Amino acid sequence: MTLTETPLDAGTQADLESHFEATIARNDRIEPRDWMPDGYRRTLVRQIAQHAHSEIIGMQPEGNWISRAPSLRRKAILLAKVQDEAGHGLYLYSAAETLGVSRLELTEMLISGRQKYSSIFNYPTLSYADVGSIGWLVDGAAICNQVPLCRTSFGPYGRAMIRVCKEESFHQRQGYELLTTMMRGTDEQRAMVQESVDRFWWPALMMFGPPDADSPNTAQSMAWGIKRNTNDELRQKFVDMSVPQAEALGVTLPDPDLAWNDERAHYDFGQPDWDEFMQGVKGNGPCNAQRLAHRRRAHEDGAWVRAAATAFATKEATA
Ligand code: FAQ
Repeated sequence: MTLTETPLDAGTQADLESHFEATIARNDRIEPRDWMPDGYRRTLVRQIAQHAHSEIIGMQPEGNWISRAPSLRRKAILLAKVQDEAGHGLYLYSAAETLGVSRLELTEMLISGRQKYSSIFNYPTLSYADVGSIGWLVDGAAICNQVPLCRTSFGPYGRAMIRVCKEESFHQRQGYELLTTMMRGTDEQRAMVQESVDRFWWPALMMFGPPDADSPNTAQSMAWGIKRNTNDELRQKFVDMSVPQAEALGVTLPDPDLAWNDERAHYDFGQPDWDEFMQGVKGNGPCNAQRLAHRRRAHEDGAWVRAAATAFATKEATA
């Protein structure tokens, strides 16, 4: 229920805060016109924008293979997937806009390096097996992270996540199916899959963010119901889900510490290289410069479309 529907008696700051806290405590949704603390709004803009940017930048590594897909079927699947990522970016920019920031402002923050996108998209795609690994591992990690976000406390973000998650499931399955087909092929194809999984496993684990002990935002985001699980909880869920899938596929995950722990009823696993993660986050990953340069060029090339659309909207408004 929004504040506009139920005006508060005194309308004091304390009333607004307690109304917000009560809504969070009831696990109800905060909607754009509700009062919210500045920190809550800032955190949402940061997270939703980073998520939107990830979807848009995330089109590049796989988009790289559209013109070299091995068959018409694979090309159609990959095209549909990459188009879905564009759609996810747009739902997410729309969700962020309800918080009072425009898509143009967010895009400018991305291309000037002031806002982040997911570390995973700074790695190159070196073979067609990478399309499969991204679907299986990267979309698989995205699903683990995003299914709980369907219950996030901010309405527009949670509702956008429902559709995004449905499409991510298709992405994950197409990746796994591609890898399964390659594993049934030649020795060379099997080696290509293993080499790709070796490169993507650790970066996929990094997608969940730093360990909880080093995560500055998790505690407050959990208290506000923005995040529903910690980074380490989701990373564990992803490992537990992926190990049997790797066994069924016939690939080895590149972690000597990976072992079932009876007592915990979870897999134990090693730690990713957190220095490598931090380098990527700071803009020094293998493909950061290339990804941003490409996005900047696309934005500049699209300037005439934005100018034409604005001119039309202005003409309509004054007609
Ligand atoms: N990469 O305190 P925390 C996809 C930053 S979509 C880069 O734990 P938080 C679909 C973090 O921003 C993938 N930076 O932060 C697809 C913070 O820095 P800041 C994107 C990272 O926000 C598939 C600092 O480290 N998904 O894959 C990363 O509570 C295939 C401290 O971290 C989402 O964005 C990282 N991996 O938790 C598309 C999901 N991790 O901003 C195409 C929504 C952390 O304070 C092809 N986001 N940082 O300067 C989230 O759930 C959260 O934002 C986390 C981070 C979990 C990513």
